Amino acid sequence: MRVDSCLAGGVGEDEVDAWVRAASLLHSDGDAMDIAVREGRIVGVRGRGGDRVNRGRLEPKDLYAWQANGSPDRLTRPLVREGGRLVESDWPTAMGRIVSESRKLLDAHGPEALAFYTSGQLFLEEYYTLAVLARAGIGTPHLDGNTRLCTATAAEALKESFGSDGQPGSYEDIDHADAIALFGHNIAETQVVQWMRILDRLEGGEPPRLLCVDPRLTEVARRATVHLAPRLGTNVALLDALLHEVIRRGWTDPGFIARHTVGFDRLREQVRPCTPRWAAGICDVPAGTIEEAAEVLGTADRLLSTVLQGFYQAHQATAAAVQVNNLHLIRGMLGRPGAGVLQMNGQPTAENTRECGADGDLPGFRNWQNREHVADLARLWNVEPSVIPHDGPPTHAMEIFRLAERGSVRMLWISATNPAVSLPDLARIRSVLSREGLFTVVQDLFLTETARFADVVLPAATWGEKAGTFTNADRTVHLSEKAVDPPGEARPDLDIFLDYAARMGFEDKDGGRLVHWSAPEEAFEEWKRCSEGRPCDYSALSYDKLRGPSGIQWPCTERAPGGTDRLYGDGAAWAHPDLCETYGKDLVTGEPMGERWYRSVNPDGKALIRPAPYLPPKEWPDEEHPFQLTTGRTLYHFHTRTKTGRAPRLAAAAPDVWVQVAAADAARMGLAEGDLVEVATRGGALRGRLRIGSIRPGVLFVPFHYGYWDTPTGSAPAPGEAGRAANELIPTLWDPVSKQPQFKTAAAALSLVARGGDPPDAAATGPGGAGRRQR
Ligand SMILES: Nc1nc2c(c(=O)[nH]1)N[C@H]1C(S)=C(S)[C@@H](COP(=O)(O)OP(=O)(O)OC[C@H]3O[C@@H](n4cnc5c(=O)[nH]c(N)nc54)[C@H](O)[C@@H]3O)O[C@H]1N2
Ligand SMILES: Nc1nc2c(c(=O)[nH]1)N[C@H]1C(S)=C(S)[C@@H](COP(=O)(O)OP(=O)(O)OC[C@H]3O[C@@H](n4cnc5c(=O)[nH]c(N)nc54)[C@H](O)[C@@H]3O)O[C@H]1N2
Ligand SMILES: [Mo]
Repeated sequence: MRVDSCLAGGVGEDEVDAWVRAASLLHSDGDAMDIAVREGRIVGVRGRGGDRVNRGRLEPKDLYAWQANGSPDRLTRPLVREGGRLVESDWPTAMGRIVSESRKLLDAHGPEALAFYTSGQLFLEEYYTLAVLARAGIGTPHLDGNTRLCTATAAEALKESFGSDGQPGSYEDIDHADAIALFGHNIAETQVVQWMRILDRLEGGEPPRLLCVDPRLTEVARRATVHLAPRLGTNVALLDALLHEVIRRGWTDPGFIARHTVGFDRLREQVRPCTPRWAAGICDVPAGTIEEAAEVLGTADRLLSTVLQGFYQAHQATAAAVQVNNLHLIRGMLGRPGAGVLQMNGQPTAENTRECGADGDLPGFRNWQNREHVADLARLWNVEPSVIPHDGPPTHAMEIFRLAERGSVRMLWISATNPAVSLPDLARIRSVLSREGLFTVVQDLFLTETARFADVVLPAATWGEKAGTFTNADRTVHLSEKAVDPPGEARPDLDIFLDYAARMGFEDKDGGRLVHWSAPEEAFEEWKRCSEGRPCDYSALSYDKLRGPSGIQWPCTERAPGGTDRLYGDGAAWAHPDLCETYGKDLVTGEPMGERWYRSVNPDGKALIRPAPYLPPKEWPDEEHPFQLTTGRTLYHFHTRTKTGRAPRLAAAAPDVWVQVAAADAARMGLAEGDLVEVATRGGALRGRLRIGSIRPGVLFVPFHYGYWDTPTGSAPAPGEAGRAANELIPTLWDPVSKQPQFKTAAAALSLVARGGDPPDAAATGPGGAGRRQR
C-alpha cells in the first residue's frame, strides 16, 4: 500500500472540502481514487489504499489528467450547423434536430439508416441505455464501440477459447506467478500501477521470470529474463513454435487437457512442423531464444500471461491471442493463484461496452444466433424478439464507416470517441465525415477533430461530473460519483440518451416506456436484471456495496456475494452450446462456424483448443517502402490527448510526435537524433523528429496521440500534404475474426526533411529509454 496524491499548487490537504469516490478513467486498470473538491472545483486526487487493484498507488495520468476537466475550452453549449458553420445553440434546438432527422430517416429508409459509434470511456449505465434504445428502440444492427479498435480481439479470443467473453485471470496473479509473459504489451507505459506490482515482485524474494514479446526494447524488455523482438506481424509463427516446444518437451498437463478441453490433437498436428528453427526464419529471432522462452513458459508452476495491442492490432490478431489461451489450456494454467490469462482491455470501460452489448454483441454476453438468448432479452425488455436485430452478425465499426461512405448509413451518432484521429486512413475518414447526406452527431467534452465535422455537437459531462460504474480488465467494478457540476450546460451522457429516448417516444409492446429509468442507480438496477444468470452477473452488487473499501469483481451473486477472483478453475463454465456467446469462427477466414459445428465438437461445453496456421501480413516491406511501421503509446498521453494534452505537465513531457528508428538504420541513412523526417506509406505521410534506438532494425514506431487540435492551424493536412497523426499512414485493414484494425503493421519509407533542431522532448522520453538524448 502507498497512497499517492496530487493537489493543485497551494491547496493543502486540510483545505479540501470533500473527497469523492472515483476510479481512473485513463486506462483499463481502474485505479481507485478519490477526487478532492474545494469550493465546487476539482483540485486534486488521491489513491484509495484499501482497493484491491492499486492499493492507493496512482500513475502519471491518474495524477494530472483531472486538470483537463477545468479547461477553459470545454464545450458548454450545444452547437448546430448553420450555413456551413457550427454555431452555439440550446438543448431543445439541438435535440430537436436529432429527433426530426431520426424520424425522417426511420420513415424513409428504416432503422438501418441510423448508426451509433460509441466508446470504451462512458459508464456502464450509459452503454446499457444506449444498447436498449439502439437495439429495441430504433432496431438498428449498426451499434459498435471504439472497443473495436481496442479490445475486440480480447473479447473474440475469449469467446473462441471459452465460448464466452469474460476475463479468466486476476491482477492478484501478479503476486503469485513464478513466470509472467507479456505478449505485445508495454505494461510499463500503459498500465503503470500493475507494472509497479511486477517491479515489486522483481525486486522481492523469489522473483518471477519475465518473458517479453515486443519488437522494441521497452522498459519491460529491459527487465525481462527473455526478450523476443519478432518482425511485425509474425506473432502466430512465434506462438506456434512455442507451443511446438512445450508439447515436444512434454510440459503439458494431460489430466487438465482430458478433463477440461477439446481439440488438443488438432493443435499437436498443426504445430508439429513449427520448430523454433522454422519460426526463427519467419520472425527473425534466434531459434535458441525461442527455446529459452519456451522453457520459461513450459516449466513455470504458476504462469501468468497478458496479451495486448502488439497482438490485437495485427492481421492475425485473434489467431495469435487464441494461441496464448491454448498455451494455458495445455499447461493447465488457469483458475489458480498465479496461473491465469489476462486478455487485456485497454480503455477504462471497454469491458462494459462489451457486457452491455454496445459493441455489437447482445447484452449479457448473449448469443445472437441462439433464439433462446434473443427471446430472453425480448422478455426482459418486453418487446417482440423480432424487434431485436439478430439475423446476421452485428455490424462492426469498420463496416459502419463503410456504410456511411456508401450512403446507406445516413445518420451517425458518435459518443466519446475521436475517429478523425483514431481510425485508420484519416484522409478517408475525413471524406466520410464530411459527406453530403450524412448527418453526424458528436457528443464530447471538446471541439475535437471529429466534432468539427458534426452537424450537431452535444456538450457532455465527464468523470467527476456524473455518476456511474465501470469495470476494469480483471472484472473489478468501481463506482464513480459526482464531485462537481459540469461546466455550463454540459450534461451527463446518460441524461442525453434518456432525453433522446423520451423525445423519440420508444415504447415496449404494451405501450409502456421502453427506457423507463431516469437516474444512474436505476439504470444499474436494470442492468443487474439483464446480467443475472449470465457470466457477467452483477445481481448481488449495488451502489451501496460499491461504496465499501474496495472494488468488487464480477460475477457477484447471492452465492458469491464478495465477487469472484478467477474464472475456469473447474473448466469453461459458459462453453456449453446452450450457454455460449458464440458458436465460433474460423480463425483464418473469420467465417462463423455455426451451431451444428459447435455442438459436434464441443457437446459438453469444455474449453476449445483452436490451432491456427501462420499467414504473412498483407502489408510487407518492398523496395519503395523498406520499413515496417508500427504505432502505439507513450506513458504521458491518453489517445488523442483531449485530456492529457490539457494537463500542463503531461503535455510538456511529450509535446509532439516523433519517429523511433533503430540506431543501425539511422547510421546507415546518416540520420541523427532530432532530425526532422518524413514517414510515407501508400496511404499518406507524416513528419516528426527522430528518436534513435531501442527498436528492432527495419522497424519504425510512431505514437498515435497527435492530432491537430493544438497545432498552429488546428487543421488536418491538405490532400498530398504530410500530417502529424499516425493514422494518416495506416491502411484500412483488419483481422478477419475480430474485425480489429491493423494499427501495427504498415510498409513505410523514411526520409530526411531537415537536419537537427531541438529534440521533440526536452524531459526524459519515458520508459523504453528510446531516444534519450544521444547528441
Ligand atoms: N499511457 C497510456 N496508457 C494507456 C493508453 C494510452 O493511450 N496511454 N491507452 C489505454 C488503451 S485504450 C490501450 S488499448 C492500452 C494499450 O496498451 P499496449 O498494448 O501496452 O500499448 P501499445 O503501445 O499500443 O502497444 C504495445 C506494444 O506492442 C508492440 N508491438 C507493435 N507491433 C508488434 C508486433 O507485431 N508484435 C508484437 N509482439 N508486439 C508489437 C509495440 O512495440 C508496443 O510496445 O493502453 C491503455 N493505457
Ligand atoms: N495508429 C493507431 N491508432 C489507434 C491505436 C493505436 O495503437 N495506433 N489504438 C486504438 C485504440 S486501442 C483505441 S482505444 C482508440 C482510442 O481512440 P479514441 O476513442 O478516438 O480516443 P480518445 O482520445 O480517448 O477519444 C475519446 C473522446 O471522448 C471524449 N470523452 C472523454 N470522456 C467523455 C465523457 O465522459 N463523455 C463524452 N461524451 N465524451 C468523453 C474525449 O474528449 C475524446 O474526444 O484508438 C485506436 N487507434
Ligand atoms: Mo484501446
